[in-house]
Amino acid sequence: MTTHFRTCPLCEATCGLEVSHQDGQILRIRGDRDDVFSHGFICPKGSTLGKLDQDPDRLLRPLIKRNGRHGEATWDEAFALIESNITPIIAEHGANAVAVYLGNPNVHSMSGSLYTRVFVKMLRSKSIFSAATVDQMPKHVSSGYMFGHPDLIPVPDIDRTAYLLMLGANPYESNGSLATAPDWPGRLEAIQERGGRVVVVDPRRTKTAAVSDEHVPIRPGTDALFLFALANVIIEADAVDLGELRDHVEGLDELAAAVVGFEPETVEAPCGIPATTIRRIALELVSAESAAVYGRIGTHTTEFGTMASWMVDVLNVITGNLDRAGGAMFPRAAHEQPRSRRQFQTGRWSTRVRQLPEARGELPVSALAEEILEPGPGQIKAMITIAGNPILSTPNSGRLEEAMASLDFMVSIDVYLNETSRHSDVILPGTTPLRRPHYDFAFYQLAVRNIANYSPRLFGSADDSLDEWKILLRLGATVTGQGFDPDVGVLDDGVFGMMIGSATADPSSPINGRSPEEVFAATTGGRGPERMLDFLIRTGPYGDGYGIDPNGLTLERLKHSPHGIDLGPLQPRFPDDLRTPSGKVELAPPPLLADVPRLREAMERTANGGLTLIGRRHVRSNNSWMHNVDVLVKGKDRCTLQMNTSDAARLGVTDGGRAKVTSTAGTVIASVDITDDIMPGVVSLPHGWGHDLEGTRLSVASSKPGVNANTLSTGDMDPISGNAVLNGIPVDVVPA
Ligand SMILES: Nc1nc2c(c(=O)[nH]1)N[C@H]1C(S)=C(S)[C@@H](COP(=O)(O)OP(=O)(O)OC[C@H]3O[C@@H](n4cnc5c(=O)[nH]c(N)nc54)[C@H](O)[C@@H]3O)O[C@H]1N2
Ligand SMILES: Nc1nc2c(c(=O)[nH]1)N[C@H]1C(S)=C(S)[C@@H](COP(=O)(O)OP(=O)(O)OC[C@H]3O[C@@H](n4cnc5c(=O)[nH]c(N)nc54)[C@H](O)[C@@H]3O)O[C@H]1N2
Ligand code: SF4
Ligand SMILES: [Mo]
Repeated sequence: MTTHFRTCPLCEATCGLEVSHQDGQILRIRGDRDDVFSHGFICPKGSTLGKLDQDPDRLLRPLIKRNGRHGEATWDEAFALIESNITPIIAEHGANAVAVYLGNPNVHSMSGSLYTRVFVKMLRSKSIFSAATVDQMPKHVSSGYMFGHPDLIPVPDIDRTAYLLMLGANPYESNGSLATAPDWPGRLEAIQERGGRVVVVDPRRTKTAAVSDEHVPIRPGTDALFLFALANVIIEADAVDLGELRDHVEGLDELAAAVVGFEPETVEAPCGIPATTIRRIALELVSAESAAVYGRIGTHTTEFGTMASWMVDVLNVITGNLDRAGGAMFPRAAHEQPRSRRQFQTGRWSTRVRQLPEARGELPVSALAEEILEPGPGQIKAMITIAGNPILSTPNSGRLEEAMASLDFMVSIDVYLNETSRHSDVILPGTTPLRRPHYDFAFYQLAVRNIANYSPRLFGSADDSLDEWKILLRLGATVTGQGFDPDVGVLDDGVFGMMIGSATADPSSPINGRSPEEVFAATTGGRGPERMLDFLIRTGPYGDGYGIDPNGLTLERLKHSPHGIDLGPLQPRFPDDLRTPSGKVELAPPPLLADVPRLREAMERTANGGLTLIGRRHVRSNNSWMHNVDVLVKGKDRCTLQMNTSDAARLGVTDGGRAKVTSTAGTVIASVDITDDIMPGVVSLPHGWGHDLEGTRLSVASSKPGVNANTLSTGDMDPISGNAVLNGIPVDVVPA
């Protein structure tokens, strides 16, 4: 029996795993007690990596659809078919006629993090969509405007804070998001043990809310109003304290003008939170020794996601808590590269049908269906999905079904034949986590401590699967007329050479002016993502700079640290690392101010007394794709409609009975779970279910299908970021 240590790639928590294996079989997976970050913490999903790898439904060879049925094919056949279908579409309609959807697992793999952008560059299409616009795009946009870079995202310093105000997040189930911390539950309890306070704002009394010091129920979609009111109280009370940032903040007067009218007494009705509570929380924030305001999915996936995201960080700034210990801080990842100073902007191009602006190089996925269905110049004719399942995970699934079925050609890189990939003419099988090296590019930029941890692959590709970076380079060459069987190694050398070239030419890089050939030759890791990792680490903030600091980090050093390297608690980074043109924190960016009137109008909208739908997560789920692992789905049905007793009584719906839920987009019938954990007027249905569609190969998931909550989401969005509205959807519920 051999023991192998690796980081779990399934969610954002980056737990260390101890994997015992023998003769290619996984015997046991448990938490790695020596991991420098997770200290043995693990959730039920982490121990299933072996089951995922051995799942008989997992795709090992490419599939081609012939006469409506998928059958196995060779890689050459698959790529040749892609070439003969996609290249004519590009020749006739241009690259924008080929859309790409990048799903969430890309940010959980090295190939997805490094090579999807290479592929997108090769393709040169502007029709790029991703899970970011059903998730965190509001945070990128508000960060871009306030701090100058969409990836300068502050995380709550939960290990040191004295007061955590958390909105729209349920880390007891999700294990945290945009704030990487293995064992959120333990870290939250530690806040309380050291005398601090945790306040949770959520329409549902979640596990997180239940253990907090105070649960504040809020009407879905009204976080922005609540947060504006907190800012209003602090500003009106003359209690603004910018702390160490006092000389580095711009726009306080404009901000003060913008929050006028959002008094607690005005927002209490729409938010459903007493004005006295709002005033008290504002004063608690101001007077806490340190405090962090943190908002997640529930605040972002709403009509005013960017307004709320903005105000979260405004509150961190005006209470003196941004960029200081115990407040909201900026991680410094080992692979971080210099960021240029420039004006962030959105809308450099827009969608064709609704003229919706691009943000961070992508278009809102809520607009994908119409961009495929609406005829005319610029219509999307072909689609490539990479580790995504938009049929279950993105809005208005009914319309998207129709759209995907109408495409001229579709390709998926995926590990399953599922609800989305069944539409594809060609499916290219990705690899499972144990068969690839790992380093969390995305999440060490969002971690509550500075951490670096590298995991080697455990198993090689025992089957026919190709590493995904190779698939992506080969696909890039195939669709751009370079032939379907390029020399992937040569392509990779070219890509890597360009990466080095831009660093040696960049005055802010530690290897500025060095010989690219010398750097190329000195980099370890072989071809593919590990070589890039070595390069990024060595040119990063703790790196050896290719000889500048002989004690600095290299891939080699990471390889000798199987439990990770702790680079210490977060440190203040401003003003040096601010990237706005002014060099200051912009509290009142004009594009955000311009949206305030819309928020004001919404406040005047009277609630019609109807029901609104929100989502929820369960620790044994992972969006739409882990329901084929039996141990994660066994037990009672989790895809239920939660409803308050008073609503159920009024509507004549019974516990365990069935209810028909209708929005303007569609209808589902779900079984009802009556609970007073959810506030009156609100119902909740988890997403990622609905595994009963024809043509999939998901034997476990299809036996417990549940219903697709995104049949009900409408395609409405937050207009600034393009982020979908997934919480706060008006619905009708009747007994079924
Ligand atoms: N109503 C509602 N909808 C939501 C949400 C919500 O809260 N409410 N949450 C949203 C959020 S935050 C997100 S991030 C999205 C996620 O949405 P997506 O990213 O589109 O979808 P997932 O459900 O994560 O599906 C991941 C896909 O990748 C495949 N896959 C898994 N591992 C690999 C791999 O290693 N390689 C490859 N090539 N494929 C792999 C799986 O088989 C699956 O098809 O869902 C969003 N949808
Ligand atoms: N087990 C598990 N873990 C996961 C995932 C998973 O699917 N399953 N998905 C991963 C992904 S991709 C992401 S992005 C993260 C998300 O991680 P979190 O952001 O923690 O997401 P949720 O657990 O959905 O918690 C969102 C909370 O917002 C509440 N809410 C809904 N509407 C509103 C509102 O209008 N205002 C407020 N204040 N609250 C509201 C909901 O009741 C819910 O409790 O989780 C990740 N981790
Ligand atoms: S919490 Fe996330 S990272 Fe940790 S074991 Fe569970 S799925 Fe893996
Ligand atoms: Mo997400």
